[in-house]
Amino acid sequence: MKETRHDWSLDEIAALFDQPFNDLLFRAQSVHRAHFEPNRIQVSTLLSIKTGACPEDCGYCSQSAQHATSLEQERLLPMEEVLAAAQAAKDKGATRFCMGAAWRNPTDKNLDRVTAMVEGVSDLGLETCVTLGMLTDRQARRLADAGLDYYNHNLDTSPEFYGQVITTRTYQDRLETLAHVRQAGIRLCSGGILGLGESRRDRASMLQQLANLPTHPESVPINLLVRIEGTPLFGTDDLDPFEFVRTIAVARILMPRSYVRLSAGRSDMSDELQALCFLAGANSMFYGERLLTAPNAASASDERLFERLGLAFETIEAAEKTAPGPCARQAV
Ligand code: SAM
Ligand code: DTB
Ligand code: SF4
Repeated sequence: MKETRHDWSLDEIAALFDQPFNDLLFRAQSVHRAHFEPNRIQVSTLLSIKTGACPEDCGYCSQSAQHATSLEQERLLPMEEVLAAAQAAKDKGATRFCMGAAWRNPTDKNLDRVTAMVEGVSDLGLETCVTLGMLTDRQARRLADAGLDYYNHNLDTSPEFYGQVITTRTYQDRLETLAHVRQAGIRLCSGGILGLGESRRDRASMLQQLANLPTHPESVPINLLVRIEGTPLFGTDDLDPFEFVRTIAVARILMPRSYVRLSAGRSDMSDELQALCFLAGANSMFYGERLLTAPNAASASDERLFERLGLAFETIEAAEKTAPGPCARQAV
C-alpha cells in the first residue's frame, strides 16, 4: 500500500476534481475499502455548551454578535445538563460527544469548567471532542491532561477565499491552533464548509491545506452551508450537489485513513445524495436532532436510511481499533 502523502500540488488535486464523476467515485470507494470497513459509520452528537454573543465575524454563523440573527444567547451550561445530554446521546448510539462554545478563545477560567465536563463525559464511556475557538499551547496541554480525545477547529475554506468570509482571525491563527492541538497529542478534527460562494479551485486549495499538514486530521468534517437569516452569507446560491460529493471523494483520496465527516447541511440533503456521499467515502456524521444551533436531520430518518443502505453504527471498540493515537498512526 502506498504511503500517505503530504505533498499534494494544487494542480494534482484539481485534476482529481476534474475527473468524470464515476471515475472519481470508483477511485474514492476503492481507497475507502482499502482502509475502512465499508459499511460502518461513526456517529457523534453535538451540544452547544455556550451559545451566541461571539465576537468573531464568521459570515456563515448564527452565533456572531456582529450579525442580527434571531438566536438567543446562553451562558455556559451547568455540568448536570451537559452530562444528561451526553448520556442521552450515548443511549441513542453515539460514540463521541462534541461540545461547542461560541468563543474567540476560552479563558483559563472557562477551561476549568470545560476540563471538568470533558472528564465527566469521558467517565460515561464516550469519546470527547470540544470546539472552543483558538487555543494556546498551554491550554491545549490542559485539555490533553483532562483526557480530551479530539479538538475541532476548521480551516473553513481556502487561504485565498478566507478573507471574504472571516476578518477577525487569520488563516495563520487557525493553523497555529491546529499545531498546538497536535503538539499536545490530541487528535484533530478539522475541515471546512462548502457553498460559501467559493470556486472549485478554492475547494481544492482547502483540501490541499488539510492534506499537506504534517499529520492528517483524524476527522475531516465537510459542512454544507446552513443559510441562516441575518448572516452575510444568507442568500448565497445553492452549490451543485455533485460538487459536494466530488469534494467528499477527493478528501477521501487525499486523506485515506481519516474519517471524512458528512456534517452540517444534511437536513437539506435527500437520502440519495447522502448515499452518494457514503459511496464517495464519507464514514462519519453528526447524529441527533440538533447541530449547535441549527436543526440536524431527524434521528428516525437517519435510522431508516441506515437500514435501507445496510449501514451500521460504529461501536466505541471498533472506533478505537481504527483510530489509534495520532503518533502511532502516521509519520509526522
Ligand atoms: N467558535 C468555535 C470556532 O469557530 O472554532 C467553535 C464552533 S464553530 C460553530 C464550528 C464550525 O462549525 C465552524 O468552523 C464552521 O465550519 C461550522 N459552521 C458554523 N456555522 C455553520 C453554518 N451555518 N453552516 C455550516 N457550517 C457551519
Ligand atoms: C463542524 O465542522 N460542524 C459542526 C461541528 N464541527 C462543531 C458544527 C456545525 C454547525 C452548524 C450550524 C449551527 O448549528 O449553528
Ligand atoms: Fe464565533 Fe465560531 Fe461562530 Fe465564528 S464560527 S462566529 S468563532 S461561534
